[in-house]
Amino acid sequence: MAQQLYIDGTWRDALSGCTQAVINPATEAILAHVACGAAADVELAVTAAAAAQTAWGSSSGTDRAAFLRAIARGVEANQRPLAQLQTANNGKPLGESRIDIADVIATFDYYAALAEQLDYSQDQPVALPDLAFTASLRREPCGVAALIVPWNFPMVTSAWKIAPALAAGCCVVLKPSEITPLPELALAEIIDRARLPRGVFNLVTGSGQEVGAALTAHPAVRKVSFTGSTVVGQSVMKTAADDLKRVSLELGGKSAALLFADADMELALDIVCGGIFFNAGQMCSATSRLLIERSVAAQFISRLKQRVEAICVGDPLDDKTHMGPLSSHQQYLKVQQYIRQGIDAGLTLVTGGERMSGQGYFVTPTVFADVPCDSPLWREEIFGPVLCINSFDTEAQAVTLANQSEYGLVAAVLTTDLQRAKRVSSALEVGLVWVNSAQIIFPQTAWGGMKKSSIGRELGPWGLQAFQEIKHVVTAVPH
Ligand code: TXE
Repeated sequence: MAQQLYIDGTWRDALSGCTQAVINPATEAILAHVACGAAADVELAVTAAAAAQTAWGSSSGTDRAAFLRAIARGVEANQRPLAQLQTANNGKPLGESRIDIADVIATFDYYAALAEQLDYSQDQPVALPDLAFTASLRREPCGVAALIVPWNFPMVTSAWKIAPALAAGCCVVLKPSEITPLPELALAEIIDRARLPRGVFNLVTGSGQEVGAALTAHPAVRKVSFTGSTVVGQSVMKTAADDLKRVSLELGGKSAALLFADADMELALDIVCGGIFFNAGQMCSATSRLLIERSVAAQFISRLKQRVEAICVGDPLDDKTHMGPLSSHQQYLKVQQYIRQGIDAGLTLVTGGERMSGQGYFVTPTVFADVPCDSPLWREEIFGPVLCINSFDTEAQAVTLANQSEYGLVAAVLTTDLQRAKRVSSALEVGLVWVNSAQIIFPQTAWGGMKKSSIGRELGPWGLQAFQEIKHVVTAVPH
């Protein structure tokens, strides 16, 4: 039987009765069938969310926090099966799924704490110069929120939206990716067991063109929080503009790692490899462009080659595996096409590039050196295990090269000179700089970037504010 939609506290089939297959990217076997929703199902889900909105939005932060903590404990109690399920559906190694689940738990706990604080921070007095008036500040939920997520970190991106939205007092409709709906369906079962009031949390699986577009256009949806491709993000923003819906967008990236000659080279090898081969490079925050100070470039590249060739690619359920398959056939084709393009253009292939035989969407970790800045491989988001390298002579040149991108999500700076790290961090046009570290994200620090990478920020108090409206009450003091 196909897995169902979760609407108004009830599991149900899509009204059309349609289902779609979900594939294991390591074996290409069908893992499950899930309901394939459409606009009519979105209508039911949004109506349920809208009906629940007033009561949920006016409940206390402490009450909402109790639900969030119950979800966190539910995830905690199911870590093993959740990790296995996510790995089977998404293809990332089991160890990476475990990291994701720890992040999900931390996110629900973090926003539970912020929800509790809301009870104490409401109706804060605002100092006015005119003593004839008093003023206070309230933060109110912005209303029903559509949460649209991709397939690369299924449970994490969902948690980053569900937890702050519920904490703020918004009722939600979640649309998982059609490629990886199973982790979110398992999360929905946990949320169901946490016994939230009916209609507060809803989940509709289905395609982006049907379910995603219907959610984005629905007049009762007040906020769309979207993570995915830049091109779909642009269309979400255009559609949302008709009703002036609030939008948060977390889109692509083409981030740089800047490696200076004084860096700890052993640490740099870890960071460079983690930055592009973790999750098989399918990360908006992948540091897919490596800039190396010329004096150490040749030596570093030869050590990197050895390190990359030792990466064990294979069954993601095997604990010895470092890198699993790409998550979908579509992504596999896209990445292979870029690799072919690089080879055909005569780029210096340091390692990788060859096709892997057998079942599954596996790609060899690939490194190109001396990649010209006008190459599509240097400019465009490949979203796979493909690293492009270039060199620089001066700090200013490194910053200019790093900033030469339409994206501006993150950067990694590798140097033992902390004064330089400070200077470079302030010159980089990105939302997050990792100094001598990479890909580490805390619920307390903002997530999002500049230029075409994002609109708004997730995580931290900013993630909560993204689901709130500000209201001031100004009262004339009686004479
Ligand atoms: O993303 P889509 P795709 C980038 C990455 C990747 C490329 C394509 O470069 O190779 O995008 O991936 C839903 N209205 N990122 O095609 O289509 C869709 O169903 C509303 C970066 O898988 O953007 C899914 O739930 N929603 C990124 C979600 O949008 C629509 C992560 C993302 O799918 C829709 C993923 C529509 N018209 C891909 N069309 C990141 N920032 O990490 C689709 N969707």
